[in-house]
Amino acid sequence: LNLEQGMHGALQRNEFVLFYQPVIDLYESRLMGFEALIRWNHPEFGLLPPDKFISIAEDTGLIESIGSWVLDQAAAQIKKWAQQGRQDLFMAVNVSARQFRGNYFLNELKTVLQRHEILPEQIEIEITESMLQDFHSIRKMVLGMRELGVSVAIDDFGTGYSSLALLKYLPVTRIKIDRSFVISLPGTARDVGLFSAIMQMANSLELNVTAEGVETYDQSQILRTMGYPAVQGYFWGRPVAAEDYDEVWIKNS
Ligand code: G
Ligand code: G
Ligand code: MN
Ligand code: NA
Repeated sequence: LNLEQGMHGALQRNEFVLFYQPVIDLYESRLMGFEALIRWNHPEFGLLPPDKFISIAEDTGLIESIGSWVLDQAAAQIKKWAQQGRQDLFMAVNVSARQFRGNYFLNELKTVLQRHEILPEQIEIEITESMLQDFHSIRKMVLGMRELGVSVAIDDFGTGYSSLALLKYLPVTRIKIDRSFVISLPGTARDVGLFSAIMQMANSLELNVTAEGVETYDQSQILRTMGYPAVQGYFWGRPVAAEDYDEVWIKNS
């Protein structure tokens, strides 16, 4: 596929769309928020997942304008749901390292919060361990986001080689356990031990935890037993367009 050419005008042509995957509190059986996940509705190739085009967007620099659109769109949507009575929901937004270049991101974030009149804690920015290459600028960004009152999550937690260094130096508010770990559950005593240990550490550090990629009832049950409240995954809901969420469901979930 040659995607690069078409990507230049894709924003103007309104070809990107955000899907939203629910995050569920297992204990309260309650909707906690959503993660926004971009798709590209390509005129020729159909609906493309992010792994098909995000790296191209990063290499070409287009991720900066796409990322701005994502943030604005996600904020507008969480505002809509707040207006339907759910000011308690959060919206998690993925960002790329390149969006942190220069000093625009924090201003942009502040502007978006003001424009849509949403509470800062309704936005959670997801960073990944791979962003650590530029450690000092990431740290500055995380401190800046926390100062704004915005939450910060480490995505794909456990897959990098520097997870613990991240936790030591970055004042993040949540870790998201990568689905490659969840997939082994219920699993062996070792698998369960790993999750229990992560939860103990998270509790000591006063970190929120989300388990990602929960695909079965059994996985949900064992996570619950191990003290994991927040889950995300196909068992609880696939990422879908905003229109696919019924207003009554949002209100009552
Ligand atoms: O939805 P899907 O599982 O295909 O997402 C794959 C990856 O794409 C995820 O790990 C996520 O971090 C990344 N991704 C999804 N949406 C966005 C986005 O809006 N911006 C960036 N930078 N990455 C995204
Ligand atoms: O890296 P990040 O966590 O942002 O990516 C989330 C990706 O995982 C999205 O592309 C989403 O579509 C996908 N995803 C979400 N839930 C599940 C799940 O239960 N199983 C699998 N295989 N993928 C999932
Ligand atoms: Mn993510
Ligand atoms: Na992840």
